[in-house]
Amino acid sequence: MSVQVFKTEARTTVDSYGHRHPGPSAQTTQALLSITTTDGAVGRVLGKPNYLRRDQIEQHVGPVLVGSDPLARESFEKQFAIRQRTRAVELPEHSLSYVDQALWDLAGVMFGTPVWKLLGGARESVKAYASTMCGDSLDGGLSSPQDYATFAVELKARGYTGIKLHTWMPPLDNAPNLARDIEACAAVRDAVGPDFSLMLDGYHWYSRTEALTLGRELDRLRFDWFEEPMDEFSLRSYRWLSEQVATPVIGPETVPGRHRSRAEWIVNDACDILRVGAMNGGGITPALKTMHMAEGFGMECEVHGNGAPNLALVGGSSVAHWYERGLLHPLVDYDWVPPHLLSIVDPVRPDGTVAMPLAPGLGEAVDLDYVAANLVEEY
Ligand code: LLH
Ligand code: MG
Repeated sequence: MSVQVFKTEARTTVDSYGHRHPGPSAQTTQALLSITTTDGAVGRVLGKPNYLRRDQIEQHVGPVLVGSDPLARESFEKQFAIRQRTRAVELPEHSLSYVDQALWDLAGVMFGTPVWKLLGGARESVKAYASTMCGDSLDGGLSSPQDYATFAVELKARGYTGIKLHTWMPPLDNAPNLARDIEACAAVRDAVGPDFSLMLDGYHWYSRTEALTLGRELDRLRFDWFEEPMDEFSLRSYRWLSEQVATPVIGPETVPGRHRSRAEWIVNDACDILRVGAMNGGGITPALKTMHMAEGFGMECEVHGNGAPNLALVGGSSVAHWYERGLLHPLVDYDWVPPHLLSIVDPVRPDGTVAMPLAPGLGEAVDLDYVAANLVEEY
């Protein structure tokens, strides 16, 4: 097993609240986790260096994985859970997500099969919704309801059949602003017409009454779902909201606890549509369990986030209807291929769909020569 930390280029930037925005071209670092079998098969995943640190690999991941059958994911989950009980700070859920993703990539390579087929092979392509970046104050950006409407028309012309708005959030001045969120949703509905899917993922800490006001407007504007308007630790608030709003409430996105916390959301009727992702759900393995659980309860489960592991999840189960393509912004070229990749995994077709990758594994085309030539450190 190895982690290669390498230099590469980024064209977006992240604000102090963690929201992504357009940015100038800048140098950044990424990490490539590789897990190799004694037969020489390699599973890989790209990740943030902070979650693939030397101490995490040497003290926790290595001791569990090295010398074990790489297909024994359930056994690893137990061993990691024991380590996390007292050392969660040393071994965050995001780190385990990357390890699980690399193990699935490895399984795909070993069997010569794309991961989405190993997960269940539910579909060969999926509708993509255009997921916008949060609002900003940039010229030509997303600084007003009209900007969202103009961008929505452009996205519809590119073939998308659904758009999810992320609206204005702190640390931006005057954000959040309930009235402006409602105005943006109304402007976009007006711009795309009635037969087009729209979703809202606004400020994540509205109060119950603010979320209810917003939700009732979404009912009027016929939105497809209402995402993370309140703190997701309050199950009761989500139940309170779901009972009063006709628009399906979806969640949880960021709550830790993998499939176990999502089971609680189901039995507490806290949402209408369940949500999970390869990163926020603790990896592909627990996310797949969540999707199967949703199916058992007759619920949809939409996958959070873009990229190869999330695309594989969408391809593996029929309880998700969409792939979240983004984050998109009028000033950002999402289709730009960063120098450490040979191609992007999720090109969108003129009909607004994305095809499942056909290569064995997760299908991420990493340029290994570039990684080696731009190495910062390896462990
Ligand atoms: O707050 C944001 O920037 C977005 O909500 C972001 O986290 C995005 O990944 C998301 O929620 N997508 O559904
Ligand atoms: Mg979201």
